[in-house]
Amino acid sequence: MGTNHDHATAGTRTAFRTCPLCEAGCGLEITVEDGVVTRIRGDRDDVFSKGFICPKGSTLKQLHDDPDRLRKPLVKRDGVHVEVEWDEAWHIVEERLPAILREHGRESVGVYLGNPSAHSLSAMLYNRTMLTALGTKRRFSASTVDQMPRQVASGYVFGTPVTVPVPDLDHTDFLIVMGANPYASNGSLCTAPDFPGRIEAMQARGGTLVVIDPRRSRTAEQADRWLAIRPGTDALLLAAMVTTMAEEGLVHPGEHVAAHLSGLDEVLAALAPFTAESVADATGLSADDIRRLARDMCAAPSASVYGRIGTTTTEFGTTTSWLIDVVNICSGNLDRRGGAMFPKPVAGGAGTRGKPGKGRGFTVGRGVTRVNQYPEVMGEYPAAAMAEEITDAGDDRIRALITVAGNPVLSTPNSDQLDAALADLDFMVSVDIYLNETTKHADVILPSPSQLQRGHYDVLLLQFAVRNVANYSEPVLPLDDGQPDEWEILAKLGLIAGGMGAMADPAAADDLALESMVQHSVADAGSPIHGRDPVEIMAALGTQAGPPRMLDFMLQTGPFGAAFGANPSGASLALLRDQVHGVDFGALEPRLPEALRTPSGTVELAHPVLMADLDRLHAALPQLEARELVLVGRRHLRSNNSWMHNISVLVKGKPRCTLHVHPDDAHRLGLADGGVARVTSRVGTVDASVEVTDAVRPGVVSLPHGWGHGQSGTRMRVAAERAGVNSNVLTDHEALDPLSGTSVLNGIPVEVAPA
Ligand SMILES: Nc1nc2c(c(=O)[nH]1)N[C@H]1C(S)=C(S)[C@@H](COP(=O)(O)OP(=O)(O)OC[C@H]3O[C@@H](n4cnc5c(=O)[nH]c(N)nc54)[C@H](O)[C@@H]3O)O[C@H]1N2
Ligand SMILES: Nc1nc2c(c(=O)[nH]1)N[C@H]1C(S)=C(S)[C@@H](COP(=O)(O)OP(=O)(O)OC[C@H]3O[C@@H](n4cnc5c(=O)[nH]c(N)nc54)[C@H](O)[C@@H]3O)O[C@H]1N2
Ligand code: SF4
Ligand SMILES: [Mo]
Repeated sequence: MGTNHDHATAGTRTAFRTCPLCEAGCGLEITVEDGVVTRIRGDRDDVFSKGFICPKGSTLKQLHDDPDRLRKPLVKRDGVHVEVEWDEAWHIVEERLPAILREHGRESVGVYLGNPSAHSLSAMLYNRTMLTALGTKRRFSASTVDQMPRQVASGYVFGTPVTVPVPDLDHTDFLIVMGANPYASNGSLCTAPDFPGRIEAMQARGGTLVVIDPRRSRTAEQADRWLAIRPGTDALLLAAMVTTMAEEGLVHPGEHVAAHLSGLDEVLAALAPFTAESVADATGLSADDIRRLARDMCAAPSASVYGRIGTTTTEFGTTTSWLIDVVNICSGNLDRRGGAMFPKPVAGGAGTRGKPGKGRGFTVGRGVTRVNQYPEVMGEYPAAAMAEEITDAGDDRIRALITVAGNPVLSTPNSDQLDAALADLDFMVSVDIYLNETTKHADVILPSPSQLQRGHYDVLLLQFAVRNVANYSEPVLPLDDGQPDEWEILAKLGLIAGGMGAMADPAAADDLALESMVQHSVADAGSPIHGRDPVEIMAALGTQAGPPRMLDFMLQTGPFGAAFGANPSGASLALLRDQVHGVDFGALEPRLPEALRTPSGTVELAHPVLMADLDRLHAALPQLEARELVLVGRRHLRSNNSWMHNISVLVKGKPRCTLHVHPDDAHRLGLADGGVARVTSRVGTVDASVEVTDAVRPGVVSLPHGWGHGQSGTRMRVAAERAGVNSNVLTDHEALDPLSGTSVLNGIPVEVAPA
């Protein structure tokens, strides 16, 4: 097995590739000399990133060369991982996985999909194939420690969970960044290479940046106004902003939106009790500041609230995301230039397919978890429930687990509990490039090729981009001998689960998957190939299996698509292959009502599930006011969740896994800068080194996640030298936003004392 790429190995060439490490998707210019990458820099001609890169972008070379990166499968023998050939690894999977499925049924297998699978064309297209073949409902992913609340709110309000409004960064006059630090993260659910540059351009044209964050982050330093909110209370602030707007007669959604809006009056009435005064103590903000923010937002020519991790991974994550929409609507900023707008993804998505303007809407609860009856949301269960589903579900327990590009032992709550649970599995397979804290539990580790050895298109993240752009990357380097591509690994896992055996050809599975997509599209009244002959379409797509062919189909049938000849200058793989710096299909344009897929065909602002949650929010006020010390996270530009800590150029320098403590708290608690603090939550304890700093508000301590390396049985030598501690030992697996099943990772009650 293995795809052949015909690359010249002699001489110097330049390759262009989109960086897959974070959501910004910067264009890279990569110099390859005699088959070896010698330089990576920003592609100045990239239509979207225009030369911008961050310090991580150029380390794709170090990642490729990392001696600890797996190049052959590992299997566990007598507790130790040893390298084997691919055939042998597949043989073991074939021996063990179907037997468990046969004996205990499909639900005995669980799957966890990690963050890099959202950045991989192979995984985006073929995880689906694998999941369908497995047939289990016990799917988990990083979404429930991340953005799921935003998606659930969008599902209810706009009709699909990918219909997420993004700030029209390049045209806005007033940007409120809430619980996000794009100077470190480079942005999320807002695909915008050089987010910092776009913020500075806004300020240069007279615009205003307001940052709402318990920490004076790098983004807050850049802000014209920083409001140091108490963690977990953003929903209250937003509710009070709406109420201020209502009290002062400032609610004007605008004619264009009002024509497609339902439920506004109900929402305003329900929010009326949340006055600026009533939420001041809980939020830690003065009523004056709250009212001023509401007024200034309404007075600005255009404005947008943008919320991220600090708003979603909280007790009221879904309601907060919804209230962001409410604020954007009431201030007249939904679906207009400079406001919060709906991208139109070139490769299409749930918000561009089907009947424009109407749909089935969004529901949850097709199934519940065994132990705590958590409902299904977007085809998955809370990651926080994974451990108990393995250990506490009796005969119905998860016996086998497949992880793809995930490190839940560091990234999901109550890590020690999950670490112990994974040791209880009968069988575990990991598709991963490292032997780390999670994959050390796997019986078989199947390594994907390196990022430079794969083609790329951001199928998911371009759905949230601030311009409608498209960019395809060819693999820069050929696959190693015998190395399957990532899509082939995933398709083959599906074939084995489906009883076809390890020798089955992934190309056959690919043909079937594509045929079903084509059938679906010709039957879809909204599709540009509606009514065409599927045989003709399949013939036009050719016989070369794999992600490029499937992507070509998506591009051609997308909203700018060439539609197999119907729109010859439109999007297709051929066009993108020709335009190596990407194609810009322009700035975001208003999309209401066409973008909606709600049953009523309106923006359903007063969805009953969301309205009902306001009672819970109101009831939580006293408890939110009474909170003493709480823990939040933070990100650093040179890090990426848990997995880029094995790249020396990124981790060198001052240790980053420190506990930020405000000087007042340090004094009160007897903590000294450089000393060690013992941090204790309901579920765990860690000892972290203390950094006393007024960059965090009193009553809040901050520890980054993704650290805690150096466990035995792993193979990440650089990371082990700067192990740090795992903040998710402290986060509570029972603390969830009930509407989305998303973990509370910010605002964890803790006690801190000198160690
Ligand atoms: N306390 C706290 N916890 C958090 C967060 C927080 O803010 N605070 N943030 C949360 C968020 S937003 C996220 S997205 C999650 C991330 O949670 P996860 O997705 O579970 O964890 P990552 O650290 O991204 O681990 C990625 C894994 O993929 C592997 N990998 C890297 N590239 C590839 C590839 O191309 N192919 C394959 N097959 N494997 C690859 C790496 O070796 C690593 O094992 O963490 C969450 N956890
Ligand atoms: N360098 C780097 N870049 C990354 C990643 C990384 O790990 N490193 N991870 C990527 C991933 S997977 C994601 S999802 C994105 C996340 O992207 P962002 O959401 O921008 O992530 P953070 O930088 O963690 O910013 C979250 C901010 O929320 C603040 N905060 C915490 N609690 C609260 C609260 O209750 N209310 C408010 N208002 N603020 C709060 C924190 O102090 C922090 O500054 O970043 C992506 N990019
Ligand atoms: S900002 Fe993100 S996409 Fe751009 S170079 Fe850095 S890691 Fe890569
Ligand atoms: Mo994330």
